[in-house]
Amino acid sequence: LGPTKERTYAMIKPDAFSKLGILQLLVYGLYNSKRGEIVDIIVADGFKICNLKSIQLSRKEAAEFYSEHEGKHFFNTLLDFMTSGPVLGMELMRSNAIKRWRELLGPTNSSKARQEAPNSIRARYGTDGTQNACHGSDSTDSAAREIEFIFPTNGGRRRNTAKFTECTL
Ligand code: DGI
Repeated sequence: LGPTKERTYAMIKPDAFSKLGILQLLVYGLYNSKRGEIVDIIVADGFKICNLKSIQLSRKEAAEFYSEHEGKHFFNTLLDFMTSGPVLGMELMRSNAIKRWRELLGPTNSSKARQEAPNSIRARYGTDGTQNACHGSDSTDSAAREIEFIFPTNGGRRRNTAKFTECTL
């Protein structure tokens, strides 16, 4: 038996989703977009992408997703940002997925990440304390909750009904 696989929830936030204009798309292609590079990093690191969905979060959905931060000084800024454009939600699987994905992300604040972990995803693709390119679950409990929130199941079966407003890539 190989090492136990673990699941985590990853999300490319609106600042790194960067929808390309048709001209940019023709000139650079998807793989020169931030999100294309981030997906490449994920796959090159041995993660399996079990589920993937691009969605536009409503304010209510974003507030529920980040409910542990309700009442904090940055909560409204966080919701403004998370609803400013589409996000790419991914259920990832790998050995030590939760810890490894957070290692790849680096510190929460992208400015701090540039000082402490210059090769990390937040250092390379994020901007500041709010716009930090990606999310990653911080525990097995939050991974289970977040995966279920974005990719709901019904008696163990994936539900196909769209709960969120889905977007095209
Ligand atoms: O798990 P993380 O995303 O690394 O960090 P978290 O769960 O503590 O916070 C969730 C998000 O909320 C984080 O990605 C960015 C935002 N945030 C957290 N702390 C601050 C913050 N935003 C601002 N502006 N200031 C903060 O102190």
